[in-house]
Amino acid sequence: MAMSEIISLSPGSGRRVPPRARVATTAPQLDLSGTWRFRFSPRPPAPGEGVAAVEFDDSAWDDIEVPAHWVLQGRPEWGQPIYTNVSYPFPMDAPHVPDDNPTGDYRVTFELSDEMLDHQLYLRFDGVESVAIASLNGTRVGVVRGSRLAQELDITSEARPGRNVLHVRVHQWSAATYLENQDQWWLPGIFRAVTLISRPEHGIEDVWLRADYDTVAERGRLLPEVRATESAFPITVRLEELGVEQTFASSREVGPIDVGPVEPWSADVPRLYRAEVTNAVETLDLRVGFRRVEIVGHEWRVNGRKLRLRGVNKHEYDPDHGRVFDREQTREAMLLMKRSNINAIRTSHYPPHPEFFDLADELGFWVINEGDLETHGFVYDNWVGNPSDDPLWRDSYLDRVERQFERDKNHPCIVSWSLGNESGSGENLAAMAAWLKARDPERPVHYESDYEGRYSDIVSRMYSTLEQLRAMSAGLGQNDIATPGRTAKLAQRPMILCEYLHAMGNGAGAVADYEELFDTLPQWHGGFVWEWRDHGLRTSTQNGQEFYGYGGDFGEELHDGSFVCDGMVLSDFTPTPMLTEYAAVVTPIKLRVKDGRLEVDNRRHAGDTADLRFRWRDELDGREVASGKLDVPPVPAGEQRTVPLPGFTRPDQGELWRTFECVSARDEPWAVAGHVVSSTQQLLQDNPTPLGRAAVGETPDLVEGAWVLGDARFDAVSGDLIQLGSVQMAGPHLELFRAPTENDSLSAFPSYVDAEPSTHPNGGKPAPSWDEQWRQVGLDRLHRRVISVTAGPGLLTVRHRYAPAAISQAVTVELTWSLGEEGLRMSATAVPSENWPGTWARIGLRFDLPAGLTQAAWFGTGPSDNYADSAIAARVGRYESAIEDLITQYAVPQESGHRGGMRELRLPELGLEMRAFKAGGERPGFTLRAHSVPEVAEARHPHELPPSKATYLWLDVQQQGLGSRSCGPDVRPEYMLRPRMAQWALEFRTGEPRPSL
Ligand code: IPT
Repeated sequence: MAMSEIISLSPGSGRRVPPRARVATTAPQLDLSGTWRFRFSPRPPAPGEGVAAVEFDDSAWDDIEVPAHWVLQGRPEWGQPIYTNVSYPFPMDAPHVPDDNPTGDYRVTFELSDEMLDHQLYLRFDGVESVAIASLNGTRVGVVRGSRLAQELDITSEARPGRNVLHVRVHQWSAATYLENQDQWWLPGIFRAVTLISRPEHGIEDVWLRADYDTVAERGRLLPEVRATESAFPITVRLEELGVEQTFASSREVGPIDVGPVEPWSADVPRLYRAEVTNAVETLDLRVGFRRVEIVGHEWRVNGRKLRLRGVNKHEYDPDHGRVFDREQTREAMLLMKRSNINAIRTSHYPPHPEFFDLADELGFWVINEGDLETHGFVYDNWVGNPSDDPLWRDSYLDRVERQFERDKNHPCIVSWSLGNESGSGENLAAMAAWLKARDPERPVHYESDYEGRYSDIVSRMYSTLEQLRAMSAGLGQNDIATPGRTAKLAQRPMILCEYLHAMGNGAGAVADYEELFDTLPQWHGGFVWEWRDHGLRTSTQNGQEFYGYGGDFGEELHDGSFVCDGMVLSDFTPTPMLTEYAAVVTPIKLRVKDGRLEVDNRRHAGDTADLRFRWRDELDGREVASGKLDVPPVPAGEQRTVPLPGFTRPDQGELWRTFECVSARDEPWAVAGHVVSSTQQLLQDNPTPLGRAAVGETPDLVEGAWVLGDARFDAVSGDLIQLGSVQMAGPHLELFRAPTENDSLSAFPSYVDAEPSTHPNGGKPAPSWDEQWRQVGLDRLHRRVISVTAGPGLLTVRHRYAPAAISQAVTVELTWSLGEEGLRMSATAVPSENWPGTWARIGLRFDLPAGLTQAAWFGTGPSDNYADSAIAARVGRYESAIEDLITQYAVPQESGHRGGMRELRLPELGLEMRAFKAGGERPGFTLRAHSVPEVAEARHPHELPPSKATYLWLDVQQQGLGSRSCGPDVRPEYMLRPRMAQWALEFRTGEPRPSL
């Protein structure tokens, strides 16, 4: 019996109630969340035990909280989380699953009041992974499949007064698992609430309040749909705020209600109205947002205006509780999205907890509600046997889309239904789309893998290159996945990237390049970053060191490593620099200095700029010299205004920057007044303070094995600077390698190197990862040879040759040390020999400073780190930070912390200050970190980094950009670092060490 439920293709069985909307009701409900009895079995127990019987003795069982995943209870004997991306974690043998099929038996006892018993009773499961077999008082009431979908069972005839016993058997694997192969942790159990719902006789079974908005007349219209027996009438629909009250005497009377002038709902102005649907026995409480979703030609419009999606893919995740919903945390995450200018969410890759949509309605997000469906593992078999095209699975597919739609249909935030993710293509998907179109003619159907656009409405792609975006927009075939000939048709439709900018580790780069195309190519509506947050699970080493585990950290036989950590927010909820970059790029308010005026471009969907304030400040060499407010008349959505720029007096010397900021004028749920929505900088004068005068130099002396120049000492043999004043150091050393980012070390996509991006469907030609290429050349193992150390009048000149073993290519570094009136000067050049292949990770000089430094202050770019293809958020100014905070603690340690354009750097604990000059050099980026490149490259988790041996300072004239190649396009050619010459002009000053800034 149990076995057949495990392999059954049926969507569910037993007393299943037709799916209904999730709305608040006055009918009594009983939340069964709490402590249940639980027994774990590594495989399905033999039948005949009578575990469902009321009198069964479960006193030997354990306790478990419901909702929860049983593998996250700190009980290793109950199994462990498993992470796989595309692969199924068991043999492809549909519909079969392994005999070792972890099984949880749950029992809970509850009392039923007479009041509840007077009614029909439903038992609702909001989420169980992967199949639940439910029995009440010893009688089977139903089997529930579809892990992230709600299912109600009618238990009226089994419920009894007083004590009732519910038994639920949950198998981790079932035939349904073949439909739920999303890229995430496998986390079995009852992970959403189980609720008892009383349904009054003559109650209102279901309601859909479609709320349409006529943009021309600026009026709202309700198109109610009510499911109830005739005896439930009369039913009244009431919107008190609008003075609307309409009573329908019978089902035949139910029809449109003109509600008159209303304010429309949008993600920018999420105006909701309270609505009541009521009759003699029950009142339903809803919130209504008036808006019209439509596709007109290649435009996907809401309320007559083209949508611009600045989105993220959001999974349900918590480092301790997995996919168990926490309203406060979800809200916090959505507030951070709002602060980061994100306006859209794709609920990858299943319908989230229903309350998510309440939050999205309220805070304002455009949402693509995605179905609980993914069969990605069939790709390895070229989609042979894919359930998506197998009639045997059709009912299951249709049942899923029906339950997805019916539960969430009332939410105005949902502007599209997505069938699922990565499930190939086939008739069952087409049937789902057809069902949706018949049921909801308004909201477009999304499904990425319908490449040909046969049954979906939106042309959707993942990780496309800029070239592909352009080609698709032009209707050209050569760069797209659809068959040629189809592409011209597709160009007549709206397009989105349902996934782009793979945010794994440091990156993705090129955010701004995509935004530019979304702004200019008519079919494109924007995209959704993959993804919002890392999914590390909190765990600890054998010595009790806590860390966030990813694939492989839980003893999985097969796993996909750190691919589960690819978000703009880390597992511990720390935002990464990419989130800052994304916020700066996708800001709805663009500020631009243009023709001597400031242009304010309101790219909001709705709402003028009256809720914003505009201000400016001038900083001379990073210090404020003037500031003020800007009078910007309210700019309507979709329009631009320009205002005159404030004047300024040109100083004799220095770098003068003006910063414009647009900030919120009032407190919003996501930020207090003054929150920066947008900013831009303008260089008013670029006359940097030059290098001071040279001191009259004496020829360096050789004292005790070291050359001495002023208060600097250099190793007599290597020429390395070893001491400056009281500061011990070593260097500089040339470095061409960096601790690979995951975009450097993975190569899901081809490389652009040696090929024009447009010549390959995915851009560029297949090539090993950058990490492999760099190591192949030997950038990580440079040998140094001292060519010469020569003392001359006022100068020490040091020449080094750096080269990897086995090849003749080399870089010659020449360092010239001298004394200026204010400190020690270094001018350096690095000159490569010919024929270096490929790219370099960096061209930098490394200084090894004492271990344990904690503070830094700089004049340069910040506050976040920045790279060639991720520098839109960077602003020139003076910053200070704990050295530790200069680096982002990615799940896998890697390159981080490069801040371009350094002018000054101060290390107070050493009393050391460095200046970099443009004249005679290039302003380098700096990185300060407690670990060396090999140490970082070696570690797979932050806690594996060894105790720090030094504080390393890199001054990189250039680093290669970041790209997105862990699962997306390579670093664009224009952001690559081709072997090149570099120059540095630095001055070092020493003063009194101070413990802090
Ligand atoms: C794409 C998946 O849709 C998504 O779930 C995630 O796995 C992402 O990749 C990578 O992190 S599919 C990919 C093969 C393009």
